[in-house]
Formats: sequence, structure tokens, C-alpha cells
Amino acid sequence: MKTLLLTDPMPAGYFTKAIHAIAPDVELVEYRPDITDAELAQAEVVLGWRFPAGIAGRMPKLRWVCAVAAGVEKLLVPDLAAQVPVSRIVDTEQAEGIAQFVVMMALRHARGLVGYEAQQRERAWRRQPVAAVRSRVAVLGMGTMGGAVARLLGAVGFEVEGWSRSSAAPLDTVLVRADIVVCALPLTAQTDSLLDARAFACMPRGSYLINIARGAHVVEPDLIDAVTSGHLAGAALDVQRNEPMAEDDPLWSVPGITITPHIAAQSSPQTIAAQFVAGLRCVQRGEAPPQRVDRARGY
Ligand code: OXD
Repeated sequence: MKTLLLTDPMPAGYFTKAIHAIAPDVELVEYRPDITDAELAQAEVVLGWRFPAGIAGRMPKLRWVCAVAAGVEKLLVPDLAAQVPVSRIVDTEQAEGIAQFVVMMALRHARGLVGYEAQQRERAWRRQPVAAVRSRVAVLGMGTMGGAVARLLGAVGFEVEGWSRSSAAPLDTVLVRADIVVCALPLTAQTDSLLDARAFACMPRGSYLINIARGAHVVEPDLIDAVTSGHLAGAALDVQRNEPMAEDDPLWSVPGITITPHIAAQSSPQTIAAQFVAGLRCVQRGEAPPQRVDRARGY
């Protein structure tokens, strides 16, 4: 059973090495832009991050797609046959890494570090009133990532309210009482562009956004307006709509917006290889693969 590796922008070689270290019999084909129809026709499994345009429709024998990530939206392309199951990685260590990143950014904002960094640039030794953190944080999305984020924020003193699309409370009622909003939602047709001018207007003046989910949750021009007008204090964006960001992307230069290049946390090739090989063995035995996403819901 041949597996096509579509891991770009991560070089496929990392995955080949990690998979062959534990399962040397697994047949792997690394994607190249000039891959032939014959090679695609033989592949029954995909391990990947995204489908290059037109590839899924050229794989008539495809039986399983396994994402190298928790988010699978780049694999749910229209030309992927409806019966093909899609699985994702479930990695508690990655969730912990994400939670640590969120707590770091939430504390940086709530403890006023941004202001002290600015003071240092001016060589100004000035003290401001300080208090232990009690800010209210709304965590949007309470899956593996959001749950870990909420627990760690609570452990350092934040008052946390979780929200997901199935919550009884409408989003606006959660946003209006949040000093900090953390986006940990899956990206679906319903959550695409959820954080727009309306949502930012609901958030209190001086509040802060942290996005560790997907760039497309945020309408970036609306966020830039909300921050430059002073309504929001700022944002920490580990993910952006266009990754990698172009040099002339306007987000780079907005005071108050901190950009990191999708590094909040990543599953290691070894973790991915272990989960992939376990799933592949199920598929080879004719069983349903584990950790499947609901393709209709998108997560
Ligand atoms: C993921 C990610 O979805 O790395 O796992 O963003």
C-alpha cells in the first residue's frame, strides 16, 4: 500500500526518516511537482498538510488521508472523493506547547510587558502600579487545544470562560466580558472570518486578541482598524491568512500586533510517524482508521 507524502512546507524527508525508523516496510513516495499520473494512480494513502491543486482527483485508489496536523482544512478539497476517510493527529504535547504560548502572550499583555519593553528602548526606569493577574479570558474552541489552553490559563490566575459553536451563550455575550480573547477554533465554513469588525466592536476597549488557530478566522483589515483606532490594545497572531507572510503585508507594521510564524507548537515527525503507522496498520487490516474527522463538520 503506497503512501504519498504531501508535507510541504515541511520537507518530506523528515517524515520518511521517522516512519522508516519504526516501520521500514512502509512504501513512501515523496511528492514532486512533476509526479506522474501513474505514480498518483498507485498511491492508496496520503500523509500530508495540504493537497496541491488537482492532485486529489488524480488518485483513484485513495483509501485514507492522514493529516500531519490537528487542523485538516487544507486537505478537505472539493476533488477528494466523498468516501475517503480523513484522520488527524491528536497530540497532547502539542496542546501543552500551544497552551504555554498562549499563557506567555496573555501574561505579556496583562502584566504590561509591552509598555516596559518600550520604556527600555527609551532608557526610562519608571514603575507603574502592578497587581496579580485576574483578567477574564474567553477561549473560543474547547477541543484538545482549547481545553489545554483554558486549564493552563486558569492555573496562573486568569478567569477563563470557554465558548464553542455548540455553547448555549451567543458569541457576542462572551466577547463583551473578555479582557483577552483566544481563538482555538477549527477552521470551517462557519468559523471562517468569525473575528471581524462586529466581533471586535463587541470586545471591550483595551482588550486583546490571541490567535493560535488559523489566520482565516480573522478579517485582518478589520483587526488592523480595531488596533490602530485604539479600540483593541493589540493582538498576538501566531497564524495569518497568507502564510508565509509577504514582506509588504500590512500586519507586520501595526504597533500592538505581534507576529510569530506559526510556531506556537508543532507535533514532532516522530509523534506523527507513530500515529500514522498505527492508523496505516488499521487500514491494511481493512479496519476504519482512528482519529477521523467528520468531513461535513470539518474537524
Ligand atoms: C495544527 C497546526 O493544526 O500545526 O496542528 O497548526
